Amino acid sequence: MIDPTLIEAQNAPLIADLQADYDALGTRLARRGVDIETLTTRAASFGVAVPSWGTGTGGTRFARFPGKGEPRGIMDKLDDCGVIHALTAATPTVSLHIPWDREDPALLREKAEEVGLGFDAMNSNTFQDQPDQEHSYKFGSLSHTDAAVRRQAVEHNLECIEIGQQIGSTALTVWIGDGSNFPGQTSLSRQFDRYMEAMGQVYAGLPDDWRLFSEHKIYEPAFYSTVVQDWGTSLMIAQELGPKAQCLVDLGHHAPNVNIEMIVARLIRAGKLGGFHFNDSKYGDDDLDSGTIDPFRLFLVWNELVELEDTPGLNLSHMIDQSHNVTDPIESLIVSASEIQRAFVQASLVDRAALEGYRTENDALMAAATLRAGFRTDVEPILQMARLRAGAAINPVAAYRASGWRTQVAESRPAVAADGGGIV
Ligand SMILES: [Mn+2]
Repeated sequence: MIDPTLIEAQNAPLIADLQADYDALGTRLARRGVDIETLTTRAASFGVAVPSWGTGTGGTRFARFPGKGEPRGIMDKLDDCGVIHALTAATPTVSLHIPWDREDPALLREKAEEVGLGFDAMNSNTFQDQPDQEHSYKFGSLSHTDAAVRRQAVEHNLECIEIGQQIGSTALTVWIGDGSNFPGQTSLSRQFDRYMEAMGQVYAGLPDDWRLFSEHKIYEPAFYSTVVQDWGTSLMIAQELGPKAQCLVDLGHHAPNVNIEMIVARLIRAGKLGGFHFNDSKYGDDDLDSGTIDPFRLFLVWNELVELEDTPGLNLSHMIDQSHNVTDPIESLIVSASEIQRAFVQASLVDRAALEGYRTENDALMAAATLRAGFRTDVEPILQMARLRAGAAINPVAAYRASGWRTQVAESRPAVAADGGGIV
């Protein structure tokens, strides 16, 4: 793991500058009636889960270019996730994917404790076939025309719950690749009926303290129609299944220009927002690191979350879900965790009383300016100070590079044909 003394040594020469920047920002914020310490405490309370599969190179439909020292299995992935949390203090949990991460639950718990992590939502996989599998998912899983295939997919989801229960998870995220590639290939209505019936069986297997997250995606791998294509269908699913079912919003799973922050507000109002998969996209999927294309949209999503954070019963599960093709996945996950945390802090410093006043007066220009003032504020010293105080790195990527982690594990992890690429 990362030696704490290395982090200290990396931080030492940066502390004086950080303190000066922090004090200066504190003075500026005080002028606006904002207490920097309150923001730093909020930043320190932030946590986002890392997807186990994110520690490997994802690739595209065309190719995957694995890097050196890629994790060989879930134990290596947990080591990498431990490194990310040690350096950022912002990723305390890991989200597992079955079957990619299938392992003895006792060993999983032991390893998680060793690297200082907990487990977030479980993720099932009925979008690809496994070698030992009886029925193929080529033409669908939970919505397949064949009842035997649907049964197999239901049983897989129930197994994910069972494994999750043994490692302290309390949620199952279901994303399926089901849909169709040709108009006429499937009955759009009956395919959804079949999906609902199968999901009802998964829902019936949920323990009392568990939640079921429905994740929608507009297209791919099905190119013409997707069974759970948008938030409307996802909301319908969550409402029909029952109180333990909620919607999960993956930022990349929408058509370009869709107003995602509005979806967030609607789902919160319906009591059906369960969580997020954070990432960014230029065109239409969840390929890119958080904050790389449109940090303002990320801020606007967080603005809704902060504005509505006192909504009774709101309990969100935040996770990163992105594909890494040209970077060291650990570095991308470090940067993304920090960008998501940044948007959260920026949204937290918006003058909500002033904003509400301008809204009431229909002063559109000043309302927009008040909101933008949060986005324009450079909160980097707050993020750095939160990390320093938590024993993490002021500059996590620099500390990671100085640690030589990748070179070190490249020796102990010979290249294998990795099973866990891809993006969901
Ligand atoms: Mn996702």
